[in-house]
Amino acid sequence: METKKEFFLECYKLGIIKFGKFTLKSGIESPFYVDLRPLASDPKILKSLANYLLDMLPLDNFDVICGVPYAALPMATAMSLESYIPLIIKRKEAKQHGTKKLIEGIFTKGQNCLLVEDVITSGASLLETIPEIENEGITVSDIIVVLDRQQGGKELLESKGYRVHTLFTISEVCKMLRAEGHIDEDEVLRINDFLTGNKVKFEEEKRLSYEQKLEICEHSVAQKILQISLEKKSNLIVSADVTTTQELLELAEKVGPHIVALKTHIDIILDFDADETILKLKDIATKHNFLLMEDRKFADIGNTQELQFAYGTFKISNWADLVTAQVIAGYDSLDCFRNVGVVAILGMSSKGTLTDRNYQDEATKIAVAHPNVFGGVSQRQIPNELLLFTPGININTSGDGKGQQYNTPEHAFRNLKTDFIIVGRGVYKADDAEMAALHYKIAGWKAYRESL
Ligand code: S5P
Repeated sequence: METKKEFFLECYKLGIIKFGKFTLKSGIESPFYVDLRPLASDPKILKSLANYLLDMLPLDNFDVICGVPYAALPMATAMSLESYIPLIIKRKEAKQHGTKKLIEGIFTKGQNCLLVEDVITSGASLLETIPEIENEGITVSDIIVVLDRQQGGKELLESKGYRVHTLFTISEVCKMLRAEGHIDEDEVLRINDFLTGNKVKFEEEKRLSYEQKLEICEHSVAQKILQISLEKKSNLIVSADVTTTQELLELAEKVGPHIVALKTHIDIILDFDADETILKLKDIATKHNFLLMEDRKFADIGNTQELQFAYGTFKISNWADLVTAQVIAGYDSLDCFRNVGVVAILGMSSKGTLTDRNYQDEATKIAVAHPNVFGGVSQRQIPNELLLFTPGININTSGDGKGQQYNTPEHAFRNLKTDFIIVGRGVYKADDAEMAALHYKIAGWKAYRESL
């Protein structure tokens, strides 16, 4: 037979313990998470486990064996098969119909039961289970536990007169995993802190500064926007969702000194004219040193996007420094965006958006991998190698009655570690758009500094 340590390492391979930051049911943050249910899916391991547990104490004392539902049910069953001690089953809830029994199987009053539990933490769930068995006239003298999380449960039960036998303790497990290089010293210290009742200090993931981002974001447009940001002490992008050329140019002129980019929806301009609209806009952009971001949200196959990007009325490829694109058509669909930076739409700000966690994870993988993409639009934190653009920013309101949901600049920088905030109506609908832009610029820069 293998050693207990070898056996544990076999069990560990099934993913029964994870290290990191986990919020327990109680709301407490724990540096590890235990789930022994996978053990039941490996028959060889389950059988060995049953024998290890049975070897821990003399068995002639027990008439029946019972597992605390659900994780310990297969364990108790395997122990019964290996030892021929008859199994009884404890229900989680009493049956609604018929006998309303809590304990199923064949037993008689006065018998002694060996109780099996997968993990003991505070002991609370065992203290609920035991009376339910004892109410049937069965005595419980001994409890066998696979893993003791060492949070007082064993001592509590022993103080009530039960004998508790544990196969592994979390400290012992940590020692074995440390010796094998599965966890580092910091994790061991965090776990020890946790076990001794100290509040565990998790290292807050630091956001990167714009200077640090300049080191890791290689795309030329990423470099440009970061440099403008540092020069102007601004992370503000104004969304110019106005519908005439005059309004667009006037807004650009007013907010230009305070922004890193002006975001357009060029197809909403009623009187679009390449010379009147674009040439003049480009002049203002040069004068005030900001980029043009066309929020086209391309969402088609590569060939169609290529046409939409370079042809038609707007000839976006002629003038935009950066464009937004969905990644829904897959990696190759983004190949057409040459000489421009792409900001991928990873998650949207509107109520009921279909960009759920799974979609965002898959979309982010494409965005990180594609050389044309240097940023993402999201309401979540995204990997450091992408610049994060966060729309849905407004200081004065929480929504627009059409599904838009707003947050503050402070939220975007503190919680999402964003790089750029996008403000539309908060600026262009303000009585004084220039003052509003200045206000958001100052608030955004302050929130950025505070998030460092
Ligand atoms: O998820 C998103 C993505 C974008 S690009 N939510 C958004 O609101 N946007 C755009 O940001 C939207 O198309 C609009 O142009 C701007 C937000 O405008 P506001 O007036 O609500 O600030």
